[in-house]
Amino acid sequence: MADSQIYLASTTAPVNIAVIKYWGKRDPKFNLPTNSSLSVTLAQSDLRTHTTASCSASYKTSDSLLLNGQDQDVSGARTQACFRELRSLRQKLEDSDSSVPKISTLPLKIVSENNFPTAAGLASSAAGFAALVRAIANLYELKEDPTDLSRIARQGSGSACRSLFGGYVGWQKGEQQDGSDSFAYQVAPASHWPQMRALILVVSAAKKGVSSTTGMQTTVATSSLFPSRANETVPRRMKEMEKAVQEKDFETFGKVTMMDSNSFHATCLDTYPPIFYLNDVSRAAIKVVESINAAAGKIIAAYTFDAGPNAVIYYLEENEKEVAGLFKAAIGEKDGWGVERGQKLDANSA
Ligand code: 2P0
Repeated sequence: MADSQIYLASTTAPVNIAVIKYWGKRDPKFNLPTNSSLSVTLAQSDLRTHTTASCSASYKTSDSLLLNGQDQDVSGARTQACFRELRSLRQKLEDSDSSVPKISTLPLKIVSENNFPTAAGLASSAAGFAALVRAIANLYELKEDPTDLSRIARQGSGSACRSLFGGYVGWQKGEQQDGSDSFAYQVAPASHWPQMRALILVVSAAKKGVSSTTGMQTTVATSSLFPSRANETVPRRMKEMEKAVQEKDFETFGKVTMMDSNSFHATCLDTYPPIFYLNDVSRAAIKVVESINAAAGKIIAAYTFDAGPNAVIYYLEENEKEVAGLFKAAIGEKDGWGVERGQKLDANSA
């Protein structure tokens, strides 16, 4: 092997937006959640991370990660866990076949670009860690399937495990202490319900005030609403949501989506000190959705908010006019998903 040889692989991973939210860890070390969750994967052309992983004996530095042109710290336990697990799988390949190049110990250089605001409640860590894990898995020519890779990505960031699949994706919380049964699975491919659309309202592209990791640990420690959400509400809603997706029942999908977003933000408010992710524009978006549904006489639009003020509105293609019209949005169609920058949303319009 020439010392200067560079081994390289690229991939992209999509953003996923949960309709049943992950919030709470039962084990921070293995990044194990207190409840299962379910998400919808957005089209890659709209919101995604593109990542190139390379390794070479010629690299002078140790492992490095560049995100949107800025050097990131890779010494954290989560990134290290991903590197360690992927290297150990490569090492196994190298040990089992002497013709496999020995690259598992070479310094890694990871270069990532997001085409959306980082850490503004748009699931940037989800696409980021999913792309990082898949790019290194490709670089190492690993045979592991997306479920196996989702176990590794989960250790980088919980929601990342759901970005290893397209379409409708569940993350089962699992029961084992070592996290071996805490992985993602596909509930249905995007082609199962091709009429589904998502409108993204970027209310603010600013970095969020309270990180998800810190926020959810404080919620688990202090919220009295949290145990009933994790132990009763979410398990019931997971079943309702999977059935709604299987049956393409938008009314149930929409109702459960909105109620779960409200429940998650209620536990945030019930955290001490309280966590506020929604702002006045977010609340205006909720009112607009309510007025759309009231005018239609049924649920045709559903909002959901992650750890930030930006809204994601789910609706079906047939209702594009009603939903997009009421948001006064000029929707840019890309692969069937509309993306709207939210400054057109007037907080006083609802
Ligand atoms: C979700 N969120 O299910 C929920 C909804 C935010 C609100 O997953 O600590 O960045 O890295 O495992 O995955 C955000 O939490 O947390 C998140 P870590 P993550 O999408």
